[in-house]
Amino acid sequence: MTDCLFCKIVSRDVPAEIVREGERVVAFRDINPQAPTHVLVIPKDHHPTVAELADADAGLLGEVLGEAHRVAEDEGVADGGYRVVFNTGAQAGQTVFHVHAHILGGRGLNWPPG
Ligand code: IU
Repeated sequence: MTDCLFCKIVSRDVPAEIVREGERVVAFRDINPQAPTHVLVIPKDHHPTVAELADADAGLLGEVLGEAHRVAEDEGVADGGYRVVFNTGAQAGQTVFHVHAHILGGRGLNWPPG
């Protein structure tokens, strides 16, 4: 999708600090980190939300989740605990409509979230 920021990160038209890359997924550091570890995992294919990804390609959603855990291991937060968040829709705070998993860790995380 030509006007999608995260598609442009995938194509390297927009810079990002990429920490992992597979055939179908990319992980990069969030530009505005909310925790010591804050990485976004995205599919390379454009799907606006996790709901649409689940309907279109459940296997790819599984790859995103597997990559999320590998990021947590790489970042050293897997044992201490980390959070995987898909903000879905504007009311939940989604601002970029290319599905992304937030991987947050490295500090205590409150529940319920705001
Ligand atoms: P959200 O769930 O759609 O609100 O998350 C979008 C995230 O994308 C948010 O945490 C931003 O800081 C992040 N981000 C980024 O990492 N690089 C960018 O160029 C832009 C947003 I714009």
